[in-house]
Amino acid sequence: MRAESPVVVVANRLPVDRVTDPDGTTRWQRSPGGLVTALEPFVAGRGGAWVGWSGDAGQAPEPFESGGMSLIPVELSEEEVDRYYEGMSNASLWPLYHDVVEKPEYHRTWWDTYVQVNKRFADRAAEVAGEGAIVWVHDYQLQLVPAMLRQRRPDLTIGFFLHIPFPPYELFTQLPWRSAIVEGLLGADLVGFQMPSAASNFVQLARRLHDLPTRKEFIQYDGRTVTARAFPISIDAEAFDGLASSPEVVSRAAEIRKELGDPDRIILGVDRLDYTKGIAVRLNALQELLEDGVVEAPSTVFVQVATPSRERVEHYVHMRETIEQQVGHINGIFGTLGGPAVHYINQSVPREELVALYRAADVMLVTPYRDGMNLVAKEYVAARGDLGGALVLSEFAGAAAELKQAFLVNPHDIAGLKAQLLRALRVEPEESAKRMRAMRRHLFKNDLDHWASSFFAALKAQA
Ligand code: ADQ
Repeated sequence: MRAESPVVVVANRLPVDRVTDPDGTTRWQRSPGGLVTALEPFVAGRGGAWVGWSGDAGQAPEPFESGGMSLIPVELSEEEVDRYYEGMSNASLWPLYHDVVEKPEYHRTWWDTYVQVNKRFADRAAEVAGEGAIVWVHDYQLQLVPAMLRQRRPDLTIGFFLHIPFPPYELFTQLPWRSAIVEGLLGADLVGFQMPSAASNFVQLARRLHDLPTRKEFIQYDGRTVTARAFPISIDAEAFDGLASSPEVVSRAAEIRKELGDPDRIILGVDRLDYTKGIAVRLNALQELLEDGVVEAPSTVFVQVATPSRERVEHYVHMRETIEQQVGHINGIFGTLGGPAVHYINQSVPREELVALYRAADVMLVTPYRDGMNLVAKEYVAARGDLGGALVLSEFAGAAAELKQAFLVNPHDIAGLKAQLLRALRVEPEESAKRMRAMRRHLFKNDLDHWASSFFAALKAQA
């Protein structure tokens, strides 16, 4: 592979997944995620490259072309997946950055492997980037890459975007390797966050921990100016809107309602099964409302779709058991034969089905304890071109700063959550349409393309 790509994306995962067909042959299929859709126009067709892990441990495939991009697989051994990905990334950094909702574990072997793997990603990026190229590094798994890359290739313009929250000084400084992480990020020209508060947490760290001169969003470091700014990520609102109003999806939404026994009210939750998402707190609120007799099943049903996630990390195994017990408990007491109060689906569902669920839901419940953005909330709003439905949204999701007309809740306050859920269940259609219209106006202006273009524009301005 020659060093000639003018734009390089570096992310933990490649934008493709390996799938096995029924006849046993394997092929690469574009990942369904929004990130690929957002970045593809900037990378594809211009000799751009994407550096990432294939998702399988062991020997990496040779670089290959796909969707107009050069894909550069990075190799990870079983042990590296264990220590760098499941350990340092998902059992140390993930809980620490989400307000220590679960206690982070710190292990020196995990950290050493994190450093080693970050070096490998930086090496691959340095090999493929052309002279003066733009490199955009993504997320908490690769926070050391910007500095490692700058050391190898000072000619590059380097951007970094953190998809998850960035904690305040008091929490971040728990991390035994806090200085190395800050220095790693300072290797970038532009460090992007979901929220202005996260950007200012980072500037504060640079000032207090490293004694660096800072002014507003600018940090002086090593003879350069590093900018820390918020770029709230979004979705392809038009695509969701189009799909949601297609005749197939509209009729599937009606069918879903029928399959659920034609209830008066459908409440919906859609999440990766993660302890940050506040799934248990939703179930608690519903259970209390049923006990109080203000909500009745099965005339009101709750559908929780939870994609399996990080199933080898201990916290996740435990959380899944707790949630499944709780669902069983609620259904045991409040369900009828053939009429459960909670429909729980521990599967990933196809996009069309997901959008039909959004379209069928009277109330969407999004209650994370802490979330960088939360795209589910935005997808629900984009899918409601009929102006129906009400969104209940945690104030601790990045999305709450934008979707201000949602029924905002503090997920730690069960009484408040119950009250807001009831309001959303009983809202007049005129009021909910007004709220939905305002949120849609914001969302269509601030879509995924706006996010990617403004980040690239800001990065180019630093070149
Ligand atoms: P996530 O924590 O994964 O993302 P989120 O932003 O809600 O959270 O995105 C989840 C995505 O998965 C959505 O597009 C949703 O449609 C999809 N999804 C969820 N459950 C599904 C299911 N059962 N079947 C099919 N699809 C499902 C991280 C951060 C977020 C940030 C994003 C993007 O934690 O805060 O918004 O990155 O930056």
